[in-house]
Amino acid sequence: MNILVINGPNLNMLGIREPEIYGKATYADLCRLIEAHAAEIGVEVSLYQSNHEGDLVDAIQQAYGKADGIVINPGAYTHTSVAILDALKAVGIPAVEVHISDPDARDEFRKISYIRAACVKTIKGHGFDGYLEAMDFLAGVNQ
Ligand code: CA2
Repeated sequence: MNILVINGPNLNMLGIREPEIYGKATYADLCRLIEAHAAEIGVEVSLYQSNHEGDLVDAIQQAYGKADGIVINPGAYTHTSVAILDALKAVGIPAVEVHISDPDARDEFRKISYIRAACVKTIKGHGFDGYLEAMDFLAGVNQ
């Protein structure tokens, strides 16, 4: 099984600012954690991060025919991007939406997710573990 993990804008800044919300660990730490977990559960994983909406759309389109599942934290595009929603719908690959924090417990504008409608599951507020839970879900581990 091939899982593509996509992170959107500013997630490359993890560990650098706002540790009270996102923790002290860096994006490189997150990548290492995901790769180690993939090896543990026996799946292939690819990682992609971009600050650009169109690049995220391209990455989703390029996963067509290659990835069996997508784990996506679209960052702030969660709350704005019909283009990412449409791309996820277009490829039809099972996708899990992940948020490190719980956007529903924060600003009013974070309560709307455009992406959710194209996802089989949403995991929020579980920190980095949320990515691993999403991989387990897609791989059918513990189910
Ligand atoms: O909780 C999440 O994972 C979010 O997707 C993170 C986004 C935010 O816009 C969403 O509402 C919830 C923001 C990612 C920004 O990450 C930063 C990391 C370090 C310093 C500043 C921002």
